[in-house]
Amino acid sequence: MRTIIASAVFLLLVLYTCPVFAGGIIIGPNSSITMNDQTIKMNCHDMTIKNGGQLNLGSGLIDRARHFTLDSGATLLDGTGEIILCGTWKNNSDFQKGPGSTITFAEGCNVSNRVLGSGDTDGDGVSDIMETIKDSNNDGLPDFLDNAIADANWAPPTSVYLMLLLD
Ligand SMILES: [Ca+2]
Ligand SMILES: [Ca+2]
Repeated sequence: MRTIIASAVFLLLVLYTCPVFAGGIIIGPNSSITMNDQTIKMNCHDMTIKNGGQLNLGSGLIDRARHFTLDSGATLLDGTGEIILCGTWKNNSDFQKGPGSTITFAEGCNVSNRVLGSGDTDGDGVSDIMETIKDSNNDGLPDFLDNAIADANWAPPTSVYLMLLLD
């Protein structure tokens, strides 16, 4: 336990100094990182928040992570912060994105942009893995972040059946 606390304190001290290179970050159980307005340059490394771990993004920036993962039981307080990732957004937690934060994808890291996870980042009742990264209404916001398109794309089977009957 002492090691975990010491590691967390050290990481916090590093984060408070200046934008830093990070060689991959795992926030474990009972650990948390508070970013305030700091930037973490991930340089294509992964960030994972485990069950019981917490990231308080504040107005900070997670810059060019490869894969960003929220395990079941993880906590992300998104505030007005920004996450830029090149690979996979995987939300298996209860996290729902607030209106002030930004999640965007970039090219690079030799990976393609993907969305996985049983979580519901836009809070429209449809899981991220079902909505995926496609942008059905071409408004620039991928479906998993766009709660405006859930009804159109994921009508209950009964409604679909009635539509077929009426067609
Ligand atoms: Ca959703
Ligand atoms: Ca959209």
